[in-house]
Amino acid sequence: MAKNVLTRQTPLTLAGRGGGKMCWLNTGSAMNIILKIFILMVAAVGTAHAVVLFEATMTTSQEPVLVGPTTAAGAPRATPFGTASFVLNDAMNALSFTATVFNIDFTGTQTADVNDNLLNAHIHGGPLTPPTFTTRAVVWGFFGTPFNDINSPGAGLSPASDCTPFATGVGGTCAGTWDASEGNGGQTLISQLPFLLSNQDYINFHTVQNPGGEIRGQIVRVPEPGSLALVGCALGGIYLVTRRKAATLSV
Ligand SMILES: [Ca+2]
Ligand SMILES: [Ca+2]
Repeated sequence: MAKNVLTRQTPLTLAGRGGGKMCWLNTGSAMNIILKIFILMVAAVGTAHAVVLFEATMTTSQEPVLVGPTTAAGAPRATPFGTASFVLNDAMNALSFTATVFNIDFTGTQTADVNDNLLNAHIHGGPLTPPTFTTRAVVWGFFGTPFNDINSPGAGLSPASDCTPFATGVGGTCAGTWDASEGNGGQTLISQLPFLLSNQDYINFHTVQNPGGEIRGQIVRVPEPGSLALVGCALGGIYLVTRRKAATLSV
């Protein structure tokens, strides 16, 4: 019994007026708390959804070759930009996405100038494409050509489209799902998974002025819910242990 007491408690000397004061830090209780935190962390991993989340921030600066952006007359026009979010489901056979883009003309009538008109929009992936080795092939298109969201309600539109223009302003939103067997150039979602999961794919919006791409964003993984739960548990555990130590020392 005495041995257990010695291993569970650690003596500390507190300096102060009137000499040192001995107290006991109950490290056994602290270890119990840490053990409970570890169990919570394991449970968090076990119950977390297995979906994989991605996001992309689209800018002109990520395009390897960019012209302008200017109007057809050569005057500067508003710099386009956008964001996109992606969810790869548990079975890893469907990638759903939403994107919001500003300052690209989704209808051809949002501005009078033609240079900002949306031409195509795709996900690019697979190995880097020579000779520049800065671009990748189109692996799934969701506006214009190629259009690979074959079960989309917008597949029959002209141009085929997963996108909706803003009611006011210049730009719009897009939403669709890349299903397992869909793809372009012999690629499918399944064949692209190694590239997607290693942050090698990107989303690209092409315009009349920049048919090679006007805004582009790397599709990168975001922390999974389980990871966020682990961080929360760890921070909570540190707080509890600190509070416990402070309470013990104040006795
Ligand atoms: Ca326009
Ligand atoms: Ca689809």
